[in-house]
Amino acid sequence: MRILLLSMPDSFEHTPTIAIRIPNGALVSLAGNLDPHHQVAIADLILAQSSVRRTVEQLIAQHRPDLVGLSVMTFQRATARRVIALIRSLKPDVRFVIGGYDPSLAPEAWTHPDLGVDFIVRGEGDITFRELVRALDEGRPFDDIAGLLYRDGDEFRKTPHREAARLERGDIRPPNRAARALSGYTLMGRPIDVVETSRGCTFDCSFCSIIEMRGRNFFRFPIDRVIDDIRDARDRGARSIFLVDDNITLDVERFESLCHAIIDAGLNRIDYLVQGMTAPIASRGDALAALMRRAGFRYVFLGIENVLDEDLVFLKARAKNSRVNAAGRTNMSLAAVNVLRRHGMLVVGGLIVGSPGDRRESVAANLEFARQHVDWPYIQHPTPYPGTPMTRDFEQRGLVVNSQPEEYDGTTAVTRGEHLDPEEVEFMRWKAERWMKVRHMPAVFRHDPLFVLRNATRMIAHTFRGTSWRSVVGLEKDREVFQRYRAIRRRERQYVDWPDPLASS
Ligand code: B12
Ligand code: SF4
Repeated sequence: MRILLLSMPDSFEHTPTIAIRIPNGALVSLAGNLDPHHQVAIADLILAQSSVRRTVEQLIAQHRPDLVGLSVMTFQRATARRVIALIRSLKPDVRFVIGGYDPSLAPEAWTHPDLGVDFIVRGEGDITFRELVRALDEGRPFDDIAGLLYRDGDEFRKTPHREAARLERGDIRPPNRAARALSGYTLMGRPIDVVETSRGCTFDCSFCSIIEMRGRNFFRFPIDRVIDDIRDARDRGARSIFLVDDNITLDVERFESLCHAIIDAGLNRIDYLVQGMTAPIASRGDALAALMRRAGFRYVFLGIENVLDEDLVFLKARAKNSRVNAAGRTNMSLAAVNVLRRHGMLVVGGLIVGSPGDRRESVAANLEFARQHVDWPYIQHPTPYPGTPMTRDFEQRGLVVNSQPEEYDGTTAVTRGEHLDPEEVEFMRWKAERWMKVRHMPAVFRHDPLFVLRNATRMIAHTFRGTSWRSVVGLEKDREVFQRYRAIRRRERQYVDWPDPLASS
């Protein structure tokens, strides 16, 4: 069977495609877990953001797929619908399967007959997809494939739930990077790839989709497999690797073993990026940070979430960000930031501002923390992604003010608080963040001077889009620039020059 797997071109504010184009980890894993006789091609459309329609047309002409699979996040819904309709017009007999966070947690958004989706894979997809392709290939029914919704006439039928795969047992085969049809992945000029070392998390932060997606569990790939995977990525040109685990710091001893294994395998000349919790990083202190640096870690995304206790309680992120000691419960964010920076790593600060109880001062306190202590701000607003406890809470309290999922990109404030308008919170974040991003430029220059020399103007223009000469000389207020920025952002979301099949529904 000929299969084409696509990820969507939509990007969000903190990962501008001029500088950051990261491959989707799901697609290579799906491709690696298919039976080898199928012809599979992967296209991350983020690599073709300015020419999506032409690229899709070329891919369809070149690969003539029987089955097209799309990986979709909630804010990419409208784009995915257009891509499906475009492909249907080019090859009417193609079948569509969709997976990822949005189809898994909001399948009802994908069942409309005008959309023409045939299969929805729920949760982890590697084995479900393999079994689905086998069934299609052999003309067998779908009802015994766990983790699936399939179209039967005008209806969708749901098969039983699929348990998360046991990674230790080798249930999941290595990714197939050779299937990629497009090139150009980058992290500020260095080729980047993604590697998984574990899946899952046992915390339950209220804003996070992970628990609803796969239950409360944590499974680890064997370290040898991870090292082979890193080597494969490196041999294919990667000089930067993002470990995309949901929560690698859940087992910090294993994370240390992984760092040692990277060093022993001589793979520590690669730049690594990882996301982690503050408390374990702070608790392990200098020993862990020094080891991480030796292993090649450069950027650490810290899930700080919020520096105020009452907000952490709302986000249900207090336990993972604090430790209990003689002085009581202490927030470990600053200790984690300091130890990482002391050892030469750069901190991407994940913060969430705009919780229902937030006042101007609480937002300002978090922005000030970011200004002082993080290298790249990754500040978001609470966003009601399907299936999360926070979404249920917001809905019950009538606090969701924007029901357009394409705006659920994390930096558009779509929920209301008790004291602040969403637009006000968004304005405060937008205004503060632009300058924090400019401040990071020298660090990037020291590491990748050529990239900065070639792209600095475009990067600054992107960060400050909406600015005019009038605003620079003070003839226009920041509010007007902000409104222009928002209008530009809205236009940017039209990634595919093709009508949305559900626009009239
Ligand atoms: C790594 C990561 C990133 C990275 C890398 C993104 C990339 N290019 O892959 C970065 C930091 C850049 C990122 C950014 C964003 N992310 Co992110 N990210 C993750 C994270 C931590 C892991 C995703 C991953 O790679 N997992 C490994 C792969 C193998 O697993 P998987 O994606 O789940 O895929 C499996 C199944 O979903 C399924 N599947 C997936 N696609 C398909 C397709 C088909 C056809 C089939 C059959 C099956 C299938 O099978 C796969 C294999 O088992 C998750 C989850 C988490 N704990 O927070 C969030 C998560 C996916 N991100 C999310 C969001 C919202 C974003 C952002 C919009 C904002 C943000 N919160 O940072 C941006 C937008 C990115 C963009 N395009 O501009 C949300 C999505 C929620 C939703 N309902 O849409 C998540 C779930 C976090 C959350 N808030 O709960 N992200
Ligand atoms: S610790 Fe991270 S992965 Fe785990 S529930 Fe919280 S945000 Fe999600």
